Amino acid sequence: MTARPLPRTDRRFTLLGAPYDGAATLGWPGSRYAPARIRAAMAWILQRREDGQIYCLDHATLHPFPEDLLVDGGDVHTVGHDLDATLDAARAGVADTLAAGRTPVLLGGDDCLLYPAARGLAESTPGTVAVIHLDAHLDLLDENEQQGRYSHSSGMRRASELANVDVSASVQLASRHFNFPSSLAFREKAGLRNIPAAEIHRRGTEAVAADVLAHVAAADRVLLAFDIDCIDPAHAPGAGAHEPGGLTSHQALDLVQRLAPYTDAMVLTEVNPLTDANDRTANLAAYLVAHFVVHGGLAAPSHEGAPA
Ligand SMILES: [Mn+2]
Repeated sequence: MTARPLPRTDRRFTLLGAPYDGAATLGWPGSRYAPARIRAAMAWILQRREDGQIYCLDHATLHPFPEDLLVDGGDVHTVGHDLDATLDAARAGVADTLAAGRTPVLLGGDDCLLYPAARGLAESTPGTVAVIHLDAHLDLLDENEQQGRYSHSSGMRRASELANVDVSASVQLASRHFNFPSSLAFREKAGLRNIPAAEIHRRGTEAVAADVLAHVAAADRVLLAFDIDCIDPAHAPGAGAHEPGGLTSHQALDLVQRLAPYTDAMVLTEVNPLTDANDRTANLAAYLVAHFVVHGGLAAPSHEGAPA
């Protein structure tokens, strides 16, 4: 039997916005506008609740969706001129949500926010934390003069330095194209697994999700870190950078449905309303969050295609 973590059930979620793109030192800035646009798209999804339930057409299932399953905790106190203060506010937002017994969903903002999300979870956990990192990029840059140490290119590197983050139980998904040879050297030394987009296209999301869950089973807690640019720009044009060859929206939604029951926090970054087309990407982001909540929250009926 394939190893997998125990599903987290009977839990509630809190949405937190982090409208900050001051660490988007490459690519297009604009993700500071994402939380508002994703919330607007989310309102359309949530109006389909009826009598504490929602109907999932993908699996022909009814799922419990009481009022408090997902609450909006507002924005964390980002500070436009102060990256350190912003990172700390995001960390505290995640940690406070966990301390209140709820599961945080942090909406960036740029991908510098991966790090405080990982830190907030790691500091709330006596055991170890694995990161499932979906991203076109590796974000393993140590530091350089232009980007510093905490930019949107360093989130996974900084997270990997946290004392109880288990790098060898973590995995990066949907990467593609080219990166620094030093990033390969870091990955190999740290034992950080990588499943590129090409491999997901070849193997399919069902097999990859099972593989990922077996891999992260070594850790006590799991962060789902989702950079919207893991998805192909044809499906998600509102991103900080365009990297062709990415996941389809279907593949991304399917992965989130399968991984959600086994993850303890989500951070979703790099949605960029300034490069978006008719809110297509904000809408997709809202659906990713909705599926994370519906499939990862209250005990749901088992359904065909779900992780057994
Ligand atoms: Mn990226």
